Amino acid sequence: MGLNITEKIISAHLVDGKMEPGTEIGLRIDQTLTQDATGTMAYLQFEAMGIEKVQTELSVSYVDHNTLQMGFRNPDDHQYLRTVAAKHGVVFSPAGTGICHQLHLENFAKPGKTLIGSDSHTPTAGGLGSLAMGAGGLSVALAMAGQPYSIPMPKVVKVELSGKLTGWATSKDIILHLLGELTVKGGVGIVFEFGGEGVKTLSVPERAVITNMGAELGATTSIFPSDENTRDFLKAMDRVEDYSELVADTDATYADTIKIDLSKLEPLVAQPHMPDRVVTVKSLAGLKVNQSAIGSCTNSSYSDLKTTALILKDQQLPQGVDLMISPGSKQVLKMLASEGFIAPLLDSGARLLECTCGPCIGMGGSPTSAGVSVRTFNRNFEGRSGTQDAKVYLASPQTAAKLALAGEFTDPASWGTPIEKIDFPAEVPSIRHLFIYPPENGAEVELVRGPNIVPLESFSALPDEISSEILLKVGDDITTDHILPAGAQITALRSNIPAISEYIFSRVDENFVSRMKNSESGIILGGENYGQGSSREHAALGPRHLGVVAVIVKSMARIHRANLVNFGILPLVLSQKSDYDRLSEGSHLTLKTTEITPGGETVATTADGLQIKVKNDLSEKELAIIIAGGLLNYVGKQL
Ligand code: MIC
Ligand code: SF4
Repeated sequence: MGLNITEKIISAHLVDGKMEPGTEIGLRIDQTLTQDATGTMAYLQFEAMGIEKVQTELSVSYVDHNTLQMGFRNPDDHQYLRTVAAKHGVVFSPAGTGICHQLHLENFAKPGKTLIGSDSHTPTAGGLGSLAMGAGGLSVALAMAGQPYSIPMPKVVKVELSGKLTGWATSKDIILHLLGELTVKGGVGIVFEFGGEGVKTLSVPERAVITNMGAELGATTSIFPSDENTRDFLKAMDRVEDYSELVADTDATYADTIKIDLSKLEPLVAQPHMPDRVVTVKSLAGLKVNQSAIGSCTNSSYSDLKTTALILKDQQLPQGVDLMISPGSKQVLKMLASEGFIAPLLDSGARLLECTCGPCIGMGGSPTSAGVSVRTFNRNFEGRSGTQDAKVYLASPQTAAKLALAGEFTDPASWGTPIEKIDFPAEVPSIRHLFIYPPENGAEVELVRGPNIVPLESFSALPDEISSEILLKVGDDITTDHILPAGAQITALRSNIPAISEYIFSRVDENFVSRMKNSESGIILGGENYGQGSSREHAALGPRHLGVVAVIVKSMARIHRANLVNFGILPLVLSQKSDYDRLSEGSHLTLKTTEITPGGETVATTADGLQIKVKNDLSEKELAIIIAGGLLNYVGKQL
C-alpha cells in the first residue's frame, strides 16, 4: 500500500512504536528551533542534561519576541542565549534579524526533515515539506540531547485543493476558510496534508501562510508536498541543493478528505476574539477601522509586503488610522529597499517596525481603547494586543492594507484590479552572514548569565494521594494567553519562574495566585479546549511552581497537555462532562494517584461524598514522567 507524505517522513524517522493512529510513537528529530521567550528555559534544561554538544543535524536559536530591551532583563537573556548557543553547537540569530519561522523557511528548513520548535507556529516549515511541530521547551531540549520526540501517531487528513484563487482572495483566506469550517478544535490529533491540482498554483510563502495558521486548528502540523515550486523557492534562496522531491504515492490513503475549490474563495476575516469566528470581509462593510498591522510569522514575506507597498503606493492613510508594518526578515527588508518599495510605504503614513514579532506578542503597537485593529497575524485572543477591550480582526495583507486606506470595512468588489502574483526578484540578497555559527569546540566559550537567569527549580515526585481544593474554575477555550498573559513586562520574566508565576491567571482572576499561596496544593477545573494557543511551557511551569497538582477539564490542547506532563501536573478529563456543573471553586477532591493507570479511569471524591470519574489518555511513559515529578527528573538518571 502506498504512503502519504506524512507517513513517508514518519517511517523514515520512527524510533519507537507503530504507525497506528493514536498510539505513541517516538521520532528522530533532525532540526530544532527555539525563540528567546521560550528558549532561555529550553537551554537551562538542556544544560541540566549535561550534554556537551547538540545531537541534531541543526539547531537554531532565534531572538525575535522580546526585543524591546527596556532594562537589563531582555539584553541579559539574549547574551545568555548567544553564549549558550556557541557553547553547545547551536546557530544563533541576533535580535532584529527576523522572525524565527520566516528565517527558518528562508535559510534552513528542508523537505523531508523533522523539525520541532519551542513555538506553536513551527509548522510554518511544512510549507516546504518539513514535518514541523510545535513543542514545549523541555521537549525541544530533549531533542537537542538526541532523544526521540514522542507524540501520538496522528491521523492524516487530506486537504484537496482544486482550481485557482481569483480576485482579492489569498492563501490567508484558504486557512481562514478552513478555520471557519473546522473550528479551533478541528485539527486535534491530525496532520493536514495538502494535495490536488490547486497546490501547484501556490508558492512556498503562500503555502507557509496556511501551515503556519494550521496551528490555530489545534493540528499536530500541516504539510505540503515538495515539488517544482519548492525547488524554485530554494533556488531563489540560493540553496537549491537542499531540494528533494516529496510527494504522496498515487495509492496513498487518508483518514478523511476535505475538498476546497480555490476559485470559490473570497476575502475573509476572523472576528474577535477567536481565529475561527470567520465571516466575509464584505459582510462587515461600514465598520470603522482604527489600526492595521501587517507582519508576524504568518504574513511577513517579500510577496506579502511588496503587495502591501503596491496597494499603498501614491495613497495616503486617513487621519487617525495607524498602519504598522513588520518585515519577517532582513532579507525581506533588503529586497523591499533595493526595489524601491520602502518609500511608498513610508509616504503613505505607515510605520515601519523592526523585523520581529512586535505587536503580535504585545511588544508595542497596542490599539486604542475599544479600537478596531485589522491584523495579518494568526491570533486575536482577548487582551493579547495589550488593550483589553480592543477588537482584533485577522485578515490577509491585501485586506488589511485596503481597509486601513478606507478607514473602514468595505466590499472587495470596490477595490479595483487585484495585485498580480509576485515572484522573487532576479537577485535575492543573502543575510546568512548575520547568523552566528558555533565554534568547532565550544568548551572554551564562557557562559554569561545575568541576574534574570534564575536556576531551575527541582520538583518533588507525585504524592500517592491528592487531597486538594479546586482553586480555580474556568470556562471553555481558555488559551495560554489567559493562563499566562504576554506583553513586554511579563514576557521579560520568562527566565525567572518565581517572578513570572505572580502573573498566572492574573487577567482571569487576580486572587488566584494568593489562593494558591495560601494552600499546599490546588486543582484547576476547565471546560473544552483548555490551554489552546501557544507552546509557552510557562503556562504549566508557573502553575506547577504555585502548587497545582492536577488540571481537570472537558478537553485539552495538545502542546499544553504535553507541557503539563513534562512538569508533572496530571492532565485529567471528566468522564461525564456534566460533572463540570457539579463541581465549583472550593470543592475539595481526594484522588488516589496510585490507582491511576495509563488510559484508565479513576474516581475523585468530593468532601460530601460525590464520586467524580476522571479519565486520562496518558501513555505508560507519560504516567511515569508525572509520577517522577516531571520529565527532567525522569530523564535525569537515563542520560
Ligand atoms: C505566541 O505566539 O503566543 C508565542 C509567543 O509565539 C508562543 C510562544 C511563547 O509564548 O513564547 C507560541 O505561539 O508558542
Ligand atoms: Fe511571533 Fe506572533 Fe508568530 Fe508567535 S505568532 S511566533 S509572537 S509572530
